[in-house]
Amino acid sequence: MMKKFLSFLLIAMLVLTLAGCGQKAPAPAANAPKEEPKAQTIRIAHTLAPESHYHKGLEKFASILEQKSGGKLKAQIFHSAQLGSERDAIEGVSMGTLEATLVSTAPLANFSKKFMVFDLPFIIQDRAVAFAAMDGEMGKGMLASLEAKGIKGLGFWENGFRMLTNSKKAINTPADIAGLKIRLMENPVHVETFKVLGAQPVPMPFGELFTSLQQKTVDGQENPLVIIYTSKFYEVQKHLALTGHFYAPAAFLVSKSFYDKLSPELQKALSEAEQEARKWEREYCINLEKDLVAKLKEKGMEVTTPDKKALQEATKSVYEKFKAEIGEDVINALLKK
Ligand code: EAX
Repeated sequence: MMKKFLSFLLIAMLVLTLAGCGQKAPAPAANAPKEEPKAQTIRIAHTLAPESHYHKGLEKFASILEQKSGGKLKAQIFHSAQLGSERDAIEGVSMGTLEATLVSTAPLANFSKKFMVFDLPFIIQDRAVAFAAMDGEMGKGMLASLEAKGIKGLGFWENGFRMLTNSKKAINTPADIAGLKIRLMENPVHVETFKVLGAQPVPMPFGELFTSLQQKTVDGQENPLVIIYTSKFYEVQKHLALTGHFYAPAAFLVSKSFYDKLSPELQKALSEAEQEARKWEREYCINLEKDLVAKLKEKGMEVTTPDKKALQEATKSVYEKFKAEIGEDVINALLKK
């Protein structure tokens, strides 16, 4: 009897305590800090996986930005082409319907021809040369050319040297590439390069690539090792050729209409955060790449190292074709470095 009474008492106390809590629920607003600083959100779209160098770099950017802006600017990152293709993202930033994106420079060639110089096969053989050009006058001129399209280009991030993979055969010579259906970025110089090699170029957004490789709509694709690995292309591609045929950096783009509305202090916070994160991302990407040939072999890929000189020779006519459009002076400036 006593026991029953005690448990009744316990339950009653519990119910009263809970009810009390329930009643208190609406109250905290009164004790809450009066005004949260109003934060603006920058949505940043990219096409790569959450494990990628783009994503890690953007996460770094988000935390630096929040700190530098005193919480007034927040970045929200959308990975894996959730907001569409790179072309969609560039268009969104250009029209002001998206605040920012990190994209390969290759599809930017459709918005400003100045970017095409990077797309020439083997024009960049050394990263240090590329970084100096991108951070210097040449890069500044390229980014400035986007302003007329409503885009504020903040800087160039790393993506790396592109390597060729396919599901059909080992690539040792330029002739081995002939006949293969290769997915490429939407870029005229890239398409011409693979045409010259006798391949069948298939320009396609990155978001559709994995499925196309899996369903064998295309035989192969080309991307830096960091993407081949973090996008798990080794699951659907047997052969990896260490060609390094293109060097395609990434560009960090912000909508000009968004940027122009920010106070000078916030514009400064944004630029500084981009600069710090860019440095971080470049190092992260280079480090990530280091043991990837071994890791991709472990995943079952068969790796070849074709002769670069032979590939360079086989694609020489691409320079002739685009010389006038890109400008011989720009090409020579980059080659001489
Ligand atoms: O910018 O489309 C591609 O192959 C790019 O390397 C990728 O979207 C990262």
